[in-house]
Amino acid sequence: MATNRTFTMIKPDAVRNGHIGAILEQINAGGFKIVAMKYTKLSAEKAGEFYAVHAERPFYGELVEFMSSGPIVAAILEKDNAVADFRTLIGATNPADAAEGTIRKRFATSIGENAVHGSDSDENAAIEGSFHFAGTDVFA
Ligand code: DAT
Ligand code: MG
Repeated sequence: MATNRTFTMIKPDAVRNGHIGAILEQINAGGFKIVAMKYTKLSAEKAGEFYAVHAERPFYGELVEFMSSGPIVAAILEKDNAVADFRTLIGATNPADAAEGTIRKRFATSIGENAVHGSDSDENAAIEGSFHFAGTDVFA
């Protein structure tokens, strides 16, 4: 059964381009409740750890460099069917393939710098949420 939480990051490109407010607004309008949130910056080591599953991919080095290149907004979101509904709200990994009106279509510039992260499973949502937040940081 799907759980009701997912994990997101507003990535360094979207922060640099001044899109934090618009993205949070779209997240709220999409019916998601923010239950934990922080403005932070990943070290290259932490970014590498977060994306360890992609360590063998050719773009891994670029990804780690980009994700540690500036501040991000990390958040845990709550909604029925959160993981799948949030993936729909953000759109395809490559903004060129993302549906009209999705967050990546609106704010991403390339497949590598694609504005937002969204967990791909309930299991990863829990792991990724715990990577950034303690239980005492979450206010449901
Ligand atoms: P998603 O973020 O949609 O879950 P993913 O898990 O396949 O996508 O990849 C993680 C991130 O890695 C993605 O958001 C951007 C980067 N990435 C993926 N494929 C890439 C590619 N072909 N070239 C450059 N960066 C890529
Ligand atoms: Mg992914």
